[in-house]
Amino acid sequence: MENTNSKALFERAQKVIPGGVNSPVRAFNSVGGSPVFIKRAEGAYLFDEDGNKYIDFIGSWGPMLLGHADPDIVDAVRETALGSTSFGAPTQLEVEMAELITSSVQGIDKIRMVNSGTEATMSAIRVARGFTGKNKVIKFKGCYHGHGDSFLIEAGSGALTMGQPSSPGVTEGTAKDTLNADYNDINSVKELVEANSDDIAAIILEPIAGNMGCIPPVNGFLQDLRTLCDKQNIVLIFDEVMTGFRVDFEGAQKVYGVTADLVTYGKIIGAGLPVGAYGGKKEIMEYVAPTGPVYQAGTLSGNPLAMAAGLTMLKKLKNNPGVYEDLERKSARIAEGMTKTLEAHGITFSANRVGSMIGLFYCEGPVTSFADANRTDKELFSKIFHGMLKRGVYLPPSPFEAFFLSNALSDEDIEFTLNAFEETIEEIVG
Ligand code: KE4
Repeated sequence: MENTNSKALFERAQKVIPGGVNSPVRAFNSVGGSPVFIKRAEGAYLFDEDGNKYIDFIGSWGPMLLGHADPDIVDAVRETALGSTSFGAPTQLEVEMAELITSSVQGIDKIRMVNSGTEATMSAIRVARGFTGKNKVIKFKGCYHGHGDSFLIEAGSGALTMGQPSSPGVTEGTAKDTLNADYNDINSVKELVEANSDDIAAIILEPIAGNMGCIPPVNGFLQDLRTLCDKQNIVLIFDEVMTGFRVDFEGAQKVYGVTADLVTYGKIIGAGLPVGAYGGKKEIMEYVAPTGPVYQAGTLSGNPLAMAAGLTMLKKLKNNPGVYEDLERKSARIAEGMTKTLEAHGITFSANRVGSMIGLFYCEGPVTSFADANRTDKELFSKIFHGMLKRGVYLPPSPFEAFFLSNALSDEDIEFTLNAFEETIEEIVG
């Protein structure tokens, strides 16, 4: 595949943007090589600056559940933009968005729009601390909740990909209030609660981990956390920035039948425009300014273009629940085809999947924790990544990310992908 223009752009970009990218995981550092620069996308396909076409398995890291340039979403944004792009005043669109989510998702009485998943999780732990009067937060090794200081301690996603799960620049003062437990290990949580019982404000987790590859909660884990939080007056926060409206219209809460006290969103609710949100129990959310003392604000929060895009997305999903069945069928086909090829070539691997979130680990399974995920054969991952890229399939460029399937994938796209995978594995192992 020709990549002259992407390479030239990357040269230019590195002169004026740190690492040439506006988000580290895009830089291909963990898989090597030079990132492709995307010119446009449509449906299930990306088109780069050299005219190469790829089947897209990232979907902008989650938002593009219905595929790129969905006509209804594009029209909504275009229409709204004709009436200006931002007012800094309340709008009907924000009311409709909040009404749609609070009327659809269990346990969300009130919700606040922000501009990213990071803002959503930062705000959620702030209000949990304000509401409980306690300071410490328990997160889980390998989970990623954005780049807020409190979270960049043994974080997943790009932090892990870059080998900096605990980032310089986060002060001791902040770090001491973040405790790290092991995902799927309720005893590791209980030990931390025991040792800090009167000072834990919140437990935050991805109810299905997607930032150390895809790792589902083991049976009873989420319920055990719910029980522990009820007993210890700890706010349980589900970070559904990735899983929200992806694994089910009502998210992981519905899939696992556990209701959190606060839920954070991003990605899909903005349909590719910058949106995040946090919401939950009335008595907690009313601590948020201006009704309560916990301050949180944003010039572009509830931006009309983002609301128009997000609302169109959510209405399409709500009115076409068949999307989730389609996604389930397509995702199962992909996972089944890839695992068949790996088995046929005697490659050691473990596969996790929840709906359209897929994690392939090149190591012995089961993979239920960060320590397990970290055993994956990163070199093999990189070879497979590039083997697929040159065959026109764009997988997430990191072993610590999940695949995000879109419903724009056709059965032909899926067969093309499985053939490319077969050829790639054949080429690597012979
Ligand atoms: P943003 O601030 O990037 O919108 O959201 C942060 C965030 C919070 N919570 C979860 C569960 C997330 O997955 C994320 C962001 N996800 C990564 C991809 N795994 C973003 C990709 C990137 O950093 O470029």
